[in-house]
Amino acid sequence: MLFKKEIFKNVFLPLKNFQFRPYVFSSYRYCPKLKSPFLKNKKQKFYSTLHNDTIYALSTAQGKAGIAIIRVSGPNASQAAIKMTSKQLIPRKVTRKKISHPKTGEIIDHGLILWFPGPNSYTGEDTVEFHIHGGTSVVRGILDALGCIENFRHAEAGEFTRRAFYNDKYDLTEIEGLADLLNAETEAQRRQALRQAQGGLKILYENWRKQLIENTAFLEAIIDFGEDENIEDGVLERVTENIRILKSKISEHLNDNRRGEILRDGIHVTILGPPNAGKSSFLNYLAQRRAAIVSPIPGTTRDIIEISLNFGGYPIIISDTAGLRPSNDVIEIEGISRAKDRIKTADIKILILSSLEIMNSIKCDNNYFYDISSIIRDTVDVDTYLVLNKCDLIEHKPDLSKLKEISLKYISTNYIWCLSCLTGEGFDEFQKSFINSLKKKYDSSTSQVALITQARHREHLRDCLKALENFLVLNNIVLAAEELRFATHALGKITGRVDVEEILGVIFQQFCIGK
Ligand SMILES: Nc1nc2c(ncn2[C@@H]2O[C@H](COP(=O)(O)OP(=O)(O)OP(=O)(O)O)[C@@H](O)[C@H]2O)c(=O)[nH]1
Ligand SMILES: [Mg+2]
Repeated sequence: MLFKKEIFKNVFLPLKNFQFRPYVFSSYRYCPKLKSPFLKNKKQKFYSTLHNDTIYALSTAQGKAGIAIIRVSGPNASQAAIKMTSKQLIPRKVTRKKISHPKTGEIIDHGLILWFPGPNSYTGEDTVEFHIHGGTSVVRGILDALGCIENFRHAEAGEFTRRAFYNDKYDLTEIEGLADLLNAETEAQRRQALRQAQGGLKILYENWRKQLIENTAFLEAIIDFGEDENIEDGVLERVTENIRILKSKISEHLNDNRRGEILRDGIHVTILGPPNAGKSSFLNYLAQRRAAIVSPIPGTTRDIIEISLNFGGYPIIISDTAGLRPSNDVIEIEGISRAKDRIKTADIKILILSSLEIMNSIKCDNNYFYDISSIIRDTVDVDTYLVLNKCDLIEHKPDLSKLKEISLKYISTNYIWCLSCLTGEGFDEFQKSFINSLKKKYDSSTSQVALITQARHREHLRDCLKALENFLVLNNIVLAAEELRFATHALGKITGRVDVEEILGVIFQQFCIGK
């Protein structure tokens, strides 16, 4: 056992001075063109100082508008303000100015100018924003004027954000969150994207990564100094326990039923059931338009009819499918096969049955649930939403609860509603509880930690988890340390802490020019 001083020398000093082996990875970011690490010196770190160009672009949408914003970023951004306006600019203060052409001196517009000296700007570089009148000719005039300044060029798609990434303003998960925020179509998507853009995932993964680095450093200390010689008792056990805890946290995080990804891409809801139950009528009622053909002839729907809806703030992609029944008709068989495929990939299944048919079968002493296709019985589960449609045709309303009771004997589900697609009866209740169930299942704001939103995150987390599992079964401490390094590297790939050049293009493509 060591005294405290020696523990400090032998365990914490190596930890402080710990460096990853260069062949595994470097903790520096790499500049894509020069392929050399950025220097630690803050002034020299900027992406633009290595590239020496200043970029500009219209950051608001193209076309006529009340105002337009043109953003300029780079080492010479201040030149835009100096050459095109007259007065001295005050950082982060709005000033109203005449904006003129740097070569001809002609006044192009009167507008508001904002000056953000780096690193306190979106990109981390010196940035100027021109808030001008949103006319096509005004915008074109200012862009042409900027193009006349030396070392100024038009920005590429996502280039402002790319610079922000290189200047450590955001990590990759935050940038993905920003892209999702730009693409968010519903409130739930916006909430999730905002949480990620504000560092929800970054904080989580950076914290895990830090823990891994610390534990690897302890192992390095044991490797360098020998377990029994100089190191405090129980260090290896403590590291093992830490990794075990981390491993269970990561598996719990992975075990999220893909909620974040589903919400980001849209929740796939599939309507299924026997022919003529009112599946297409149900789709049309939700869509508030005649999206699918409705007719009293069983077997009307063959192809999948898919529509996107914003359902109480949740993005839904809802599909109407062919009625499921045994058939000899070649086209109907194909329709049923497509329906079965769609049911398999659904996030939520809604089974539509006709209350009238259940009622009639009770009256005739038949069992409706034995008569419906076995395909239906095989596909439904406790998570299937059961809708008993055509309740307007049940004259004696107390019978509806009886129908629900009987249905639940044969189809065990947690969700059941009686409604009518013809009169709209029961739809308010259905919509309210359907939205509630979506909130419970998919709303990331109800989850304590931010959710995984991209397949890319999941892939690297799985790699990380595998390495931790390997660590826990290895007896060789050198190999075990290598597994921890691999796990750290996998987490670094999610946040962009390691060389991830190949995925940057894919991420920044999601941005428009000017972002
Ligand atoms: N009275 C009443 N009739 C309904 C209701 N919903 C649907 N119908 C009628 O039931 C018939 C079948 O409706 P569809 O929506 O085409 O049924 P489907 O399940 O899509 O049928 P297939 O595409 O053949 O599988 C039509 O005549 C509808 O008008 C309802 O709530 N009440
Ligand atoms: Mg139909």
